[in-house]
Amino acid sequence: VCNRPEYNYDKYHPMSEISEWMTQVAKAYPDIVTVMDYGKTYELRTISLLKIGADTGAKKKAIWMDCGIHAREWIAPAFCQYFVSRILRTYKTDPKMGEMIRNMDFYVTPVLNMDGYIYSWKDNSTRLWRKNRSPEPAGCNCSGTDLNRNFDANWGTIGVSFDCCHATYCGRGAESEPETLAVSYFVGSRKEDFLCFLTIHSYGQLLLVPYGHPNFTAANYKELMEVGMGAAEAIKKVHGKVYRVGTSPDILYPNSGSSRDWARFQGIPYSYTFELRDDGRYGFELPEDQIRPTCEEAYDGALHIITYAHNK
Ligand code: ING
Ligand code: ZN
Repeated sequence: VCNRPEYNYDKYHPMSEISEWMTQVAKAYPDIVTVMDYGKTYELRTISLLKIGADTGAKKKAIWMDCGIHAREWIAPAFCQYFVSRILRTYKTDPKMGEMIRNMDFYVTPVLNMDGYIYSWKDNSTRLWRKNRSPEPAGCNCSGTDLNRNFDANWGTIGVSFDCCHATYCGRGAESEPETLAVSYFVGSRKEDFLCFLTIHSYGQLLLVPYGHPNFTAANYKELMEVGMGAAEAIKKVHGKVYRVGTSPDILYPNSGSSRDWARFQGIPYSYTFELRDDGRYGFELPEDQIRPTCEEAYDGALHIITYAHNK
């Protein structure tokens, strides 16, 4: 810890540095942070998360956050790292955060689609890769499945492609991909514990609530909207950015097989997709000088939802 240079949260980092960062964070905060491995990618990398929470001996509620399910959305892994660092910076001095990490465990996956993320760092021609790196199915000449169309939630019914060359190719079947399976095993096996499921994407400045399928309405839709609008207000207060709140069919277009819908179908009450900055000027290639303000505002938005869920 002594001579270790501070990690630079204002830069995008390659996978190797993010993995090293996870190890270092767990080492620096051994009493509240642990690294948990919970699956393998197609290319057999180990998928890990950071569990943050004070061990009180009591049964605890839990918060899920994943970043980097889509490879090119580099601001998302940057946000997960900022989110963790900010909790660790504040939990001793901010009584509310102290209370929350005694009552809840935060499970944060900085990069879910590790193979895709690494591929997006390869060169200019691969920078905008979205999917994972699973191989070409028989009779089709492109690789990769869209992990956010691969979950077991009305899989393959709307807003997906069955063409393996398409960006929203939903895979051979629900949960055909190892990265999808890793999340569904981990979260599914403790689903009663989870209050929130927050999955972080870019771009568009949106907070999406379940469901992506237009034929379904969440039982707590009104509450999800109210809490989401509270989060959008909190976001706006930080740097004035406007985030829209709604279901994806209401705001943009319908989809199926998303992790957000899957989590809500599992019974996790507060399930949201964050679409971080920007609104299209730079898109996935958000300049590094926007990492800090984007993370600052999204932190307050996420904390609004988490605090609501905790207090309820
Ligand atoms: N957007 C998400 C996607 O999986 C989404 C969420 C779905 C937005 C449908 C709008 C409509 O496509 C990104 N940016 O990945
Ligand atoms: Zn995305």
